[in-house]
Amino acid sequence: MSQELTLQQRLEALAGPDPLRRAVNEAVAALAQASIEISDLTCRGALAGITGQARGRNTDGDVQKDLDVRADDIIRAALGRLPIAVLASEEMADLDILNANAPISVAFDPLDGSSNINTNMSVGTIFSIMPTPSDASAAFTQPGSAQLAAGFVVYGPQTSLVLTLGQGVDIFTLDRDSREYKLTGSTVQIPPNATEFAINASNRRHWDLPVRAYIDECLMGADGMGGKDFNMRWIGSLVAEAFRILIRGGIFLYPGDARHGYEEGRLRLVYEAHPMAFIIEQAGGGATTGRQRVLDLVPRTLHQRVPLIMGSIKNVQRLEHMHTAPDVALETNAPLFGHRGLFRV
Ligand code: AFP
Repeated sequence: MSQELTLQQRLEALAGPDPLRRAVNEAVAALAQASIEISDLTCRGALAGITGQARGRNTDGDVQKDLDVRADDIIRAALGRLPIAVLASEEMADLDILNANAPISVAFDPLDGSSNINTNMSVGTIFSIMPTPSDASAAFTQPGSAQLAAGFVVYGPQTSLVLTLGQGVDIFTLDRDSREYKLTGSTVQIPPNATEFAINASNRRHWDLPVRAYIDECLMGADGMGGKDFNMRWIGSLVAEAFRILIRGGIFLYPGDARHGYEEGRLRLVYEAHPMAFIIEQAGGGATTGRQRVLDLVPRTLHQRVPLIMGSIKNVQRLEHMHTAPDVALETNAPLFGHRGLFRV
């Protein structure tokens, strides 16, 4: 019989008597329960009618898959029973104001990585919990540093819940026999230095100079300024990349680029970058746009995109240096700036 603490026991231990903390814990417990239902669907795939078929587009034009919609419904049903002021979802155009006087508000991406569903790759759910301001409609125009809690679930070989309540990062693994999350990692810390980067390298020609300089430095490996060889990963699922970084370090980059519509990258500030940044910083890592700390950013609109670079703190700091140092191109001898000359068409 395993002795690991359950999520419920861990939440009880961390909450104490504070009513706001208890409201946060109730929401986390409801999200966890919803994620178990979503996990039951993802692990059955086509047998549960999950085909990855497009069901239309959400309000921001992203293709909506069948499980995106079902996951959104499951989460809304789970949270709808609680005293929550505002719900915000990637799948819905506007805020859902339920009970403006309730103490907390929840934003979520019900199914991140959904383009992977029918290829049997890991997908996930991401959530962010904010205190409700006096004007509830402003719940998600607060800086990321105002978050009370953030988490994500990876529906992969294991179903894992990653959670921060602002007191470090815990990892829980779903025990399928008892259908409970059990604590399998506490006070997780990201290795400060890493030799693994994650970026969609097919977009290289669209990147800004600092990003190209950083990645080319990684590609130069031990022959370049970085002085060490790198490995590369790109899963196309933010939750899977984030989980790997929490376990073994690394740097993830989804920068803005020259493609139309990608000037601010692809990821959403409110329900992807803010929660991820909270978790990564709580685990000793860094999360930046390249020029600004993500948790300092105040959203202008609900579905606003933002460049997101996160992971091992030394690697993130190197990338930030390349965004702010003058003549960065001259600092590296990467292929772009080395023997092939400064500009390569
Ligand atoms: P989907 O949810 O549309 O699959 O997008 C997933 C995602 O937002 C994020 O999880 C990935 O890191 C990123 O997009 C992959 O983007 P590219 O397909 O442009 O590489």
